[in-house]
Amino acid sequence: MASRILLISANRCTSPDPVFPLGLAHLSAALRAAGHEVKWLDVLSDGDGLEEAVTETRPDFVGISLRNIDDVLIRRREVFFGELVSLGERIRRVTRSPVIVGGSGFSIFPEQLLELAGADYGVRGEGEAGLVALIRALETGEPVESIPGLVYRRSGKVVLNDREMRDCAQGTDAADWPEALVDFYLQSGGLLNVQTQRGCGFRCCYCTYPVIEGRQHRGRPPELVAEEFERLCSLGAQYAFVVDSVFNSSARHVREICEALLRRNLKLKWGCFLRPQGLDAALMKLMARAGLSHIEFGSDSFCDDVLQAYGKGFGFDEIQHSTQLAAKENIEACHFLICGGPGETMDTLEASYRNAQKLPASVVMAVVGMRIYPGTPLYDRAVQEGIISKEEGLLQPKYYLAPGLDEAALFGALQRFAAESPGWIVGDPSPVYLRFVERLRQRGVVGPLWSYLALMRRLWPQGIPGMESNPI
Ligand code: B12
Ligand code: SF4
Repeated sequence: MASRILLISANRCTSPDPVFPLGLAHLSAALRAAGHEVKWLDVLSDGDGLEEAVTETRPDFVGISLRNIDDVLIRRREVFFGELVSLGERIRRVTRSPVIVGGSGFSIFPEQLLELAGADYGVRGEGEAGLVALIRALETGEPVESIPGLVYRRSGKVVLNDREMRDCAQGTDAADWPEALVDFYLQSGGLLNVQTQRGCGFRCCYCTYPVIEGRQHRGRPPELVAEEFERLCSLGAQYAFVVDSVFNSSARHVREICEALLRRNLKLKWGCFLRPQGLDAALMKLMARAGLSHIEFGSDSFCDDVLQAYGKGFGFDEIQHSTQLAAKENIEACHFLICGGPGETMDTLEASYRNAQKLPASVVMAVVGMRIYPGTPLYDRAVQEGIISKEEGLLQPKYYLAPGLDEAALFGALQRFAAESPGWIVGDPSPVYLRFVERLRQRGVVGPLWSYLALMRRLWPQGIPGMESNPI
């Protein structure tokens, strides 16, 4: 049976850039392959036409994608899940069709968010197979109890079905990249996104990625990935971001993807998250030849004791080596640090700062506090230490700071580092910074903005001439 499905992206967040709702492109491909008709509504680019979209489309099913819960910034604490509540209410007023929720944010808090949205069903983790199976079951009246990843109600309780990690060999095609949306994201952020694999098998203490995507790495066929890169080029992208939790899950994966890209001789530049471990000169060179232009290293700290307490599984020497390899290939690199988590003290933070001086030119983006999420080792620790109770929902963000640490003192230290070293950026952007970023994008700047910021701080340490206050 063919149904009409309205897919809604609820994401209104524009910082650091608006991001194309890639999850919906993947769902669209799977739904269309199953014979369904797909319509899109993206609340960021389409504006507030929800009621009109539902009345015009007359969907048999409505799917809502919730990507972000909050901004993960301890000082701002902006939350986004409220959007789901109002969308749920407004949809209910105009249609009786079943409402299904999914997305990375939803997958971290499925029970709470199903209830808040007043939705009929949810799918945790990757949605392709679950959504297609659910629609089939609802069309035919088959039972839904065995659908992997399904979130539903039984006897007044929310039930979570176990998930099944599939290979993700389904490709997208032009119909899964609506032109108007693509243009909007290219104009506002300058880049599009692509996924080469799912899952993360590492065990960093705070991380939700294994909760969302599972622990098993599941690579997508390299030729299919290269084809998607090619599609992004043909859509007008000059830059792509690889959204994988960690692109270098294995040297073999990196090699296969890069070789497939090189076979197509694409001119697209791209960036990705890399783990500063297991890299060597040949692999870095291969990535550079395949278009890798910037790296976001998930380093978290430059101090070995803290790295160990965070469960990172690598040490500062590997961070240093990986940064040197990137510098040799002229690939821009940024290290993301989380300051104040388990094992951190003011001394370890100073040690991190001292170690940073040993790194060849690279940017350091440092945030304060570790967001606590259910299903992570940090959650258990925070409960044990009495920082949170088991009854707490955690949708409203709570942060872990190691005993004895103080938020203001940590920010004070980071501001001092940033004043002394132009490569250090306190990762909690001011409104002036956000306006500045918007202006850069309007002028057609693509790629990572942190490299521009670091460069400008080197050129104008007292602030950018002509700007009312200093964004950097
Ligand atoms: C890559 C990434 C980024 C990149 C994005 C680059 C780009 N151009 O795309 C960058 C670094 C810019 C970024 C920024 C931010 N990010 Co981010 N990011 C991710 C990451 C690693 C992958 C997201 C992704 O693209 N996945 C691939 C697509 C294909 O999968 P998907 O969207 O999840 O969709 C699948 C399923 O979720 C499901 N699904 C999705 N929708 C629906 C709908 C229905 C109906 C169904 C049934 C299923 C379903 O099916 C899809 C296909 O299988 C996730 C973590 C993760 N592993 O998920 C964090 C994540 C989404 N980010 C997060 C956050 C917070 C942010 C920021 C707010 C951080 C900040 N302060 O800057 C910003 C927000 C940016 C914005 N404008 O929205 C959080 C959100 C949770 C939370 N705490 O709120 C996550 C989950 C990480 C975390 N901390 O846990 N991010
Ligand atoms: S921080 Fe990176 S490497 Fe560690 S578990 Fe998360 S995604 Fe995996």
